[in-house]
Amino acid sequence: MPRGDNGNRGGKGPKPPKITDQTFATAENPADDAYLGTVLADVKPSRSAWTILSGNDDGAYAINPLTGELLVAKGSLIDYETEQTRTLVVEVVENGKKAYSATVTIDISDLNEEPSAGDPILAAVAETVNDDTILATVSATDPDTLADTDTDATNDTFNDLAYAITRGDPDGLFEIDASGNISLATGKSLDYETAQQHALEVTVADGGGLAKGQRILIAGLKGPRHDSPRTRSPRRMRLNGSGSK
Ligand SMILES: [Ca+2]
Ligand SMILES: [Ca+2]
Ligand SMILES: [Ca+2]
Ligand SMILES: [Ca+2]
Repeated sequence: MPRGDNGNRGGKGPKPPKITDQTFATAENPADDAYLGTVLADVKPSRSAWTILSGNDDGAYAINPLTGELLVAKGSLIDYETEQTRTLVVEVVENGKKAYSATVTIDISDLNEEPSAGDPILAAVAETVNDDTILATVSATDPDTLADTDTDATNDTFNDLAYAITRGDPDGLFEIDASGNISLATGKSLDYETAQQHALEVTVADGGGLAKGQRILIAGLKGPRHDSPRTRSPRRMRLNGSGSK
């Protein structure tokens, strides 16, 4: 059976095509069963059967065989960072014999997605560190990897990350820079006798309004300057729990 002739073959003059190429749009991560639109064709609805011929190997999309309604089947597969457009070939068969097909393009737009703040960090540092020593580095990432390079001007801040210490540092002992490096604030020092550890929370915020927190434990190890009298050997501190055995 010839496909894609658009009803314009062997006629006595140009006839309007039965179906033309069409474009739909969705944001990424749509809900399963979301309705994208109805593919239009000049066919009798009650005698037509719709199928997706190609472009849907992953089953992300579906078409209602009776109506031509284009639906989301698996929204998790519709990922802007993977593809910005999907091209399907859709076919409608009228009266069980005449088949017409057209290209259906789905434009996928970006949504802001939550950054990752990496793994929890336990950093054991000597209490003698100075204020330009990096004590720990939060390795944050953002899934919006195309924000800076695509042609969409509305998503440019989706992967702009900002770091802040949001808990566990009431006295401003620590600071974090634009790369996620934690150090002592200018002029500050650790003091084992005052606090043996500092349980910080660092929050990584993207420019699209989403944020993620992470726990950072800075354990100050007793430094040599406090080891007097000299006969006293350094003790190993326990980073968690009561310290008793
Ligand atoms: Ca995505
Ligand atoms: Ca983001
Ligand atoms: Ca995105
Ligand atoms: Ca952009």
